Amino acid sequence: MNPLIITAALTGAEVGKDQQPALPITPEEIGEAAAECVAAGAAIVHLHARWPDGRPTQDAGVYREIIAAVRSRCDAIIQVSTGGAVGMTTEERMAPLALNPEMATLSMGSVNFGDEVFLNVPDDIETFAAAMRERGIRPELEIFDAGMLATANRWLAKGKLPANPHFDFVLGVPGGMPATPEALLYLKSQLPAGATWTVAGLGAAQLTMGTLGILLGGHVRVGFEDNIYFSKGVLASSNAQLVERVAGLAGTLGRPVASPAEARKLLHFA
Ligand code: KMH
Ligand code: ZN
Repeated sequence: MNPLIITAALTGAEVGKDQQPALPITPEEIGEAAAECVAAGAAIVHLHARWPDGRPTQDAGVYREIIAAVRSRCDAIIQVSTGGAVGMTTEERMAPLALNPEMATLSMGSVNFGDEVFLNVPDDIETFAAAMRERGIRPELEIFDAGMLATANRWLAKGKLPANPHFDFVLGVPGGMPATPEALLYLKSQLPAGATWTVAGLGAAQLTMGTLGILLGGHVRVGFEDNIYFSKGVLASSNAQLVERVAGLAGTLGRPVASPAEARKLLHFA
């Protein structure tokens, strides 16, 4: 089977240290967490930035420090968020693209996000996509609901997104598609030719969706952005603990784990 690419979503925008004391928020903490995750089998780090008091930010200066802290410690593929946090402006969300990371997320539509709305109007999605195209940044297409994959397929047919796209199915957001085998299989059935995909299950579904992702030949995202627990009622001790578990499962199920260099090849980096 093809090697498994593990993405570590280290921080996110929603979880606080009050909920997960091991949440990395400073550049040094994020750099350390990234290195531990790569040692445990991760190839990509999905990055969000925080101010020192924990509030989410898309400030390019903070991202610059985070990226330097990661790069000084490991060879992970750096994927910045353009989702940021609910309520941020398009301009704010664009800021880390100025740093020319290898990858960035590109959400393909709007979705209710708990009691809020994660807004991604088509014009803004085009603006993000154009900035990534101009800078040679590989997008990861974030799919929270089936209509977003339909949109991606329409845009691909019109040449508005790069060939051989990479998708991330984020399942279990209250307002988005549920984290069920049926939902995942449906999304997989709608993928365009040449696509690669990752699955990120929220909460307890991180483990179930991850296992399915391994078995179905996809790739897997784990980490505190999506889930802070190791098992019911037991907090994970670190992001790396969650990476280590999925890498172990892959080994048990016969899938080798991709290094960052192998992941760059599998994801068609130039
Ligand atoms: N924090 C969510 C509202 C992304 O990173 O691109 C959006 C998010 C998606 O986390
Ligand atoms: Zn994110």
